[in-house]
Amino acid sequence: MRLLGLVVMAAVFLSSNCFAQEKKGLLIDNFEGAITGGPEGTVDYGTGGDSKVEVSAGTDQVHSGKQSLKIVYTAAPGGYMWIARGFGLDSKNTQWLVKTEDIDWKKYSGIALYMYGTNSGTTIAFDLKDANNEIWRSYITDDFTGWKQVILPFVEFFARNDWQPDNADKNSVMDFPIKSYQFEPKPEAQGTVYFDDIELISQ
Ligand SMILES: [Ca+2]
Ligand SMILES: [Ca+2]
Repeated sequence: MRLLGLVVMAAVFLSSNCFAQEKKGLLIDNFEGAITGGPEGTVDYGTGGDSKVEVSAGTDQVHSGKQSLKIVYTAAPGGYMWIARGFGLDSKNTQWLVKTEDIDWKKYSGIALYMYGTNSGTTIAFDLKDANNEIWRSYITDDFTGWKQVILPFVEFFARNDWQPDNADKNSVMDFPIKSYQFEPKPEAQGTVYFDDIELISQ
């Protein structure tokens, strides 16, 4: 009986260890399929001031499949831009691969993405919109060349104090489920950047 107990304990220990090693990311975006803007678009993007952006399917630099998200930007002084995917956006077909309400958010501690850098020095803001429309920000610096996985733990995001949507509940708590993410190359900068394979990760 005692031996059986030990065997059971060993089995539980081994299987829990095994699970610990199998933590895998949940892929939420890989940019296969149409990449379009406008009211029926699959990407919600636009600019203000003198900034300009072109968004297309990147076929010249790809991390997975046949496409990445290609962003050609001119971030002018005083201008701004956004390139967003997710739920509740103005463009109608921007949904991720998984519905946000089907995600068990408490299993994840951050977001990971692949970026194709050109060592331009550009700072790219990466924002998350929480369940109550509060916008949380983290920064990525384009200080490398080629594909690299960038890891952004949720705890390193801060609630934006430069701007929030009118309908945001500014409670300084990251409320789940997250509704959308967006990229914003910050002024003053000009260049091309590609993103691919956006995953939720647990660490
Ligand atoms: Ca891809
Ligand atoms: Ca909040």
